[in-house]
Amino acid sequence: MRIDVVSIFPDYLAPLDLSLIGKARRDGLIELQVHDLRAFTHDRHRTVDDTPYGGGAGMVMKPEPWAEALDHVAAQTDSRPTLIIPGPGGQRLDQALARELARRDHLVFACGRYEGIDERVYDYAARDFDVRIVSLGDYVLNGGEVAALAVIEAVARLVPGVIGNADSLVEESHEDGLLEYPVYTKPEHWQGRSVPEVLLSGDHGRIAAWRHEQRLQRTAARRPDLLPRAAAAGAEQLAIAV
Ligand code: 6GU
Repeated sequence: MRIDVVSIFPDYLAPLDLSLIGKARRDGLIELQVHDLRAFTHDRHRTVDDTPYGGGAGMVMKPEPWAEALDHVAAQTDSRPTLIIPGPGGQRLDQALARELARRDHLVFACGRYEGIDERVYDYAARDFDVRIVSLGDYVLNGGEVAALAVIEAVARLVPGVIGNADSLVEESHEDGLLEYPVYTKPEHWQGRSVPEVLLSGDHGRIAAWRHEQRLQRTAARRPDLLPRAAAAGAEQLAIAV
């Protein structure tokens, strides 16, 4: 998978050199390039923003540097990449969206700052990109960089080979709509707290039943909003099995 990120703070994306994503890059599974938006300005001050027409608070990102940056990225590919513009008004990121994005072979992130990017850029970008606006949730961040990091991490780990043990992708929160069961490791007794007896029993059937029950209880207690979808997913699994 190829990923390009355009930002006025390229250093914000430095963590993508670390851990599993860093390794996937070194292994050639993910080809990731970060571009400094200011490289596509031509004035002495490398200006990327200006005051909003119509008045109001804050600054708006100018269209010209964005157009040049997007042209630069588009010129390096024959495909039609997905352009993700992070913003609080976008589609909420969830596991289904992460799975959908993981099937694309080229993602481009346009990280806005200030009050946002001149609206005409969205229309301009649609010539060369499938444009998607993606939000992390109902709260406000200062810019798209943290959101780009979150989307990239959620997507990249679904790219085949990025996670060594593919089993860990299956038994995960949100994959079937239920939260994960609690996990324990050694020591068996710690600070007056013991590991549940069933996990030491060696009875795989009992363990599986206990874990499933824990997942249901946890989801009901912490994220009851997930239960209808989990029930639908469970019914579909049953239908496939029979
Ligand atoms: Cl994707 N961007 C910004 N600026 N704020 C957000 C967000 C994104 N998601 C939630 N809040």
